[in-house]
Amino acid sequence: MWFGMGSEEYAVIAMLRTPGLVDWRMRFWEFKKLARAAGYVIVDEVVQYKPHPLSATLFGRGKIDEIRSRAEERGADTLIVWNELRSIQKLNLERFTGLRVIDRYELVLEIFQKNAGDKLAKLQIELAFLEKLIPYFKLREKLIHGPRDKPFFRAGGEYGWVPKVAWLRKRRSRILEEIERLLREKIAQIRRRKALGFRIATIVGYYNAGKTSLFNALTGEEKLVSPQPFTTLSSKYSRLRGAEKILLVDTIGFVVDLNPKIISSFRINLEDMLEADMLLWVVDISENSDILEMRVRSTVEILDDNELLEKPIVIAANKIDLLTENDLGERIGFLRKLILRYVGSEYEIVPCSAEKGIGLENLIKVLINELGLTS
Ligand SMILES: Nc1nc2c(ncn2[C@@H]2O[C@H](COP(=O)(O)OP(=O)(O)OP(=O)(O)O)[C@@H](O)[C@H]2O)c(=O)[nH]1
Ligand SMILES: [Mg+2]
Repeated sequence: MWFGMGSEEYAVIAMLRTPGLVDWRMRFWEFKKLARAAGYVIVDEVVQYKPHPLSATLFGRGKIDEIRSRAEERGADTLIVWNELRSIQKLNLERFTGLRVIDRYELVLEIFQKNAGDKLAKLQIELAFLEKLIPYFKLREKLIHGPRDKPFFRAGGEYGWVPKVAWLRKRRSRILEEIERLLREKIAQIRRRKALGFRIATIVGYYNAGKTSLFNALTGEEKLVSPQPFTTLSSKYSRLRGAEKILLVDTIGFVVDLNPKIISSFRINLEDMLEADMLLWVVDISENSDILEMRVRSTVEILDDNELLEKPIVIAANKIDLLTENDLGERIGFLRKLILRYVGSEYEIVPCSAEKGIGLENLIKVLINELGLTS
C-alpha cells in the first residue's frame, strides 16, 4: 500500500497537557492502548504541562530536545503525539527530533488501515489520510523550495517518497468520486429495505464493547470479533432472530476524542446511524467506574454531535458474565446515573452477555417492542 507502515516499530509517545484536561491520565492510558494496537512498541513516554501550546512546535524547545535524546537512547523511530497536530507542528517536530511524527488521528487511521476489509473502507481511509496530508505536503513544498532550503529527515514520511501535491489532489478527487458512487448505492439499498417495511436497529458504542459479538448472537452471523480496537470498520445488516422485519446493523466503534464526523470520510457508518429507526447502544458494564464514565460521556458527545440522541435508544449492558450478582446491581445503578447526568433522560437498560448468551431473549423482546412490531 502506498502509505504503509512497518509493524513492530519503536515509538516514543507524548502528550501536551493543558489546564482544562482534567482526565488526561485516562486519555493518555487509552492512547497507549491504541498505539500498541497499531503495532508500536512504546519505549518511552513524555507528558509536558503547558497552559498554552506553542503554535509552531506544540512542545517547548527543551522538551523537544529531551524527546530527541530519549528516542535516540532507546532506538525509537517514531514519535506519536496525543494532540492533534497542525501541519507546521508536524513538520517542525520532524525536523527537530529527526523522527517520523504522527498524531492521534493518524494513529487511529493506521489501526483502521490494518483492519479495513472492503473497498469502501480502504478508500475512506485513504481519503482521510489525504485530507490530513495534503496541507502538510503543501507546506513542505513551500519550505523546501523556499530560501532556507533544508533536507528533512526521512523525506517521504508516510509515503517513502515525496509526492507532488498536485498528484495528491488528483488522487483525492478520484477517490471522492468513487466513494460518492459507492455511498449512493449503499444508501439506495438501505432505503429499498425500509420501503419493503423493514425497521432498522443500528448498534452503536465504544470499541470493544462487544457490538459485533452481540450482533452475531442476535442474528446468527459469524462476523469477526477480537479484543483489538476497531475490529469492525464496515457496517453489516442482518435479520434479528425472532423478528421477520427487523434489521440489525453492526458499525464502527467510537473512541474518546475522535468523532466519526471528524473522520468525515467514514460517512457510511454515520449514514447507518442516521437512517436507523432506533439505536442499540452497547456498553461494556464490566469496566471500572472511571473508564465507564469516560466512555459513556464520549459516546453521548458523539451521539449528540450527530443529532442521534433524538432517536429511540435502548442500552445493552454487555459482559455481565464478568461481574458478580451484587456488583451487577451496583454497576447498572451507576450506569443509570451516568445516563441521567450526561443525557438528561432515562433509557431502558438490558443486562446481557453476548458471549455467554445471557439476557438475549429479553433484549430481542425489548427491541421488537421498541420498534412497535410483533414477532
Ligand atoms: N466476557 C465477555 N467478553 C465479551 C462479551 N462480548 C464480547 N466480549 C469480548 O470483547 C471483545 C470485543 O468484542 P467485539 O464483539 O469484537 O467488540 P466490538 O464492540 O465489535 O469491537 P470493535 O469492532 O473493535 O469496535 C472480544 O474479545 C470479545 O470476545 C461478553 O459478553 N462477555
Ligand atoms: Mg465490532
